[in-house]
Amino acid sequence: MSIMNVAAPRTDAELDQLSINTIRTLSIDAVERAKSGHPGTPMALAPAVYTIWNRAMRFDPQDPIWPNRDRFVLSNGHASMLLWSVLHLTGTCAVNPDYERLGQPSVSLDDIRRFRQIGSKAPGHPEYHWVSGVETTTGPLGQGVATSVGMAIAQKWLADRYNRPGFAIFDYDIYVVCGDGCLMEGVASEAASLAGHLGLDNLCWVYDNNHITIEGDTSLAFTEDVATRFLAYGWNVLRVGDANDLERIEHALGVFRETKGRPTLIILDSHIGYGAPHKHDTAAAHGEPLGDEEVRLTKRSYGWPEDAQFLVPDGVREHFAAGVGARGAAARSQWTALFASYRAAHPELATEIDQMQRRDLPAGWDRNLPVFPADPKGIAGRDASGKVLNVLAQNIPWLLGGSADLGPSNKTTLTYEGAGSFQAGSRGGKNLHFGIREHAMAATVNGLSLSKLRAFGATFFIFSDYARPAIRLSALMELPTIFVFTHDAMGDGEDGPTHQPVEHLASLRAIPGLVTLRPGDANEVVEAYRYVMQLRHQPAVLALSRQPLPTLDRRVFASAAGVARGAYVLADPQGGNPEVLLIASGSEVSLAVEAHEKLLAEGIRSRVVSMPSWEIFDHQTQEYRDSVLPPAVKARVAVEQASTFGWERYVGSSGRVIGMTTFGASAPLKALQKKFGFEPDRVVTAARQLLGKQ
Ligand SMILES: Cc1ncc(C[n+]2csc(CCOP(=O)(O)OP(=O)(O)O)c2C)c(N)n1
Ligand SMILES: [Mg+2]
Repeated sequence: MSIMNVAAPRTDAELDQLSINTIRTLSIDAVERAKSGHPGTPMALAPAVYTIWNRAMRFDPQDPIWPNRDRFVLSNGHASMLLWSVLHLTGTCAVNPDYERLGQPSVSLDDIRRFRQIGSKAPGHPEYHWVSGVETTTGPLGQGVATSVGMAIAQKWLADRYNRPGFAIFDYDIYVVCGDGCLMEGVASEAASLAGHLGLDNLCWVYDNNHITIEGDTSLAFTEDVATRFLAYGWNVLRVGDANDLERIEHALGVFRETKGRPTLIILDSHIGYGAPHKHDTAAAHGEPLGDEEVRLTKRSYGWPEDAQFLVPDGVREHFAAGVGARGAAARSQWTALFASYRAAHPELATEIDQMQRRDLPAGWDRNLPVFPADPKGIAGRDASGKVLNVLAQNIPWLLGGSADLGPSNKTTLTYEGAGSFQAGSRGGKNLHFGIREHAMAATVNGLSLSKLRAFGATFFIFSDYARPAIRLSALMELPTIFVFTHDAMGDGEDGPTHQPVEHLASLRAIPGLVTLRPGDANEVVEAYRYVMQLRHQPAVLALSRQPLPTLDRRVFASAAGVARGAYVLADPQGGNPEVLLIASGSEVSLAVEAHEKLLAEGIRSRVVSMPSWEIFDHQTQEYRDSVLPPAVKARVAVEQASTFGWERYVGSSGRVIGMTTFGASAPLKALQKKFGFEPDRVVTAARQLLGKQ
């Protein structure tokens, strides 16, 4: 490689190379200083990422949340230094949680010097919400590519609803970089299959085909023909045989933009650790610093001053400013002018876009929500949910979603006239059909939410396990996604233990920031949705029953509005002052009510607390919590058809939990309730025992 004088006047080609080598050396230096990280892939992919950003993307560094920007997803998140370098070199600005631009850089050189250190805006992996310009959190391999499918669906949907003749308000593309790891993960296969089916031609994955993962050569475990696989999915497959060939990369990106009806995969043959004489093409370049001597040799091979660290040569920032900076600024200012005339021509639509971007709800979003009359036979949680969703989806134009092939069981299908299905030929449909792909569904829902749509995904509660990694990321990203999980306990008894959730509530309750809600009757379902819809930065899981639950008479019992506080006193003895607390969620609320009535008849002063959500309750004031669970009342029985794990925190060391400590069994529901003790008498007996009144 020729030695390049980093200080001399330069041609465009030299500036390209200088910019690429700046990304490479910043990555090397940052990993070296942090003594941890992944230098090899940034060294290999710097030309591709440079080309995507500086030659293709319509992205204005001055406004990284401009709604019509092209999206860039770094799915191989371990190569985060690629992103930190580019965000720094483009001068991408920071935005605060109120969507205000702060006029300071998103990633400073100092952040890069403090790569992977506490508080740095250059953390180990790309983190949405922490660093402006990061479109989605990546690191768990496969999540980024899968999430990008949601982003691509969102663009198509937005274009269908909001674009008008002469007003291409949404016409952006989604660029994704991924590696072997991403393409080995099942979630990527699910997502790619879905993207191919849907013909998402706004989606381009650039696959870093370097034949290396952590354990060594991919011949150890990954010998499939990726190109043929993606052709079979219905993708357009391109190949660039040299990751340093900017013209070929640019050409392939151009072919992507011209390709209609199919997503594009660009297979890019690269050399991990490019330029490092001893580590090039080895797994050693993947995840450890190069070491002093190798760094010197590598810099020498780039024609870089060997002792320089964190060097950004003059002209590099300007070169980005003249590329993506100028292109993005022009595109955004044209769009802004276009949007001003759009606002004049289509004021209602423009208002919707404004509201959506701020994650606000439209006026009247909760009108016509059902009120369910008292009914001892009642209605299933899933049925109530279906009715509520159908109202909300009509009130909130940008609320959409679907199920992983269980729409008829989850009752999540939007059945009102005009709801439609989202397909290649019908981009305005609000029913998404994810197929039996729960993991990709959850990642897709995240992608929709990152695009500011309000999105839900549904399946049986038991299969939340199949979606869990993406649910976790929605919490980490603080996205207001909605997961509708029905068949929340043993209601589908005959299906047996494979279909009966036990540990799912406990495990989801353990995810920080995720709100779980298990409503106890139809009106609690309504109130749960009312609460969830108002969330702007938290995902929610609704655990809903398959079987009918009695609709409580709210003239006798407390209002279901108490759901908004997580737990509330549903029923008290005359004059209050309970001696025993019965705490329940979901289908066990009516069970607790029956037990309560028996206890009252025996002269025992019991209180029923409906507790649909631990997380919401835990955020109430101490005063409120004490008013619901008076500290002086130690006799407490919790009843929930789920793992007993964690309930001690509410019943205390002297309380009792009636829950599950084993898997379920295959039998009719009644038989299961008997076998596992979910019967009023069991609660009554526990209460008596705790009070010493046997
Ligand atoms: C779901 C998941 N499993 C495992 C890891 C740990 N991990 C990080 S990078 C990596 C190897 C990835 O190989 P590849 O995508 O080819 O990246 P390259 O080394 O080529 O950059 C692994 C196993 C992870 N981040 N996510
Ligand atoms: Mg690899």
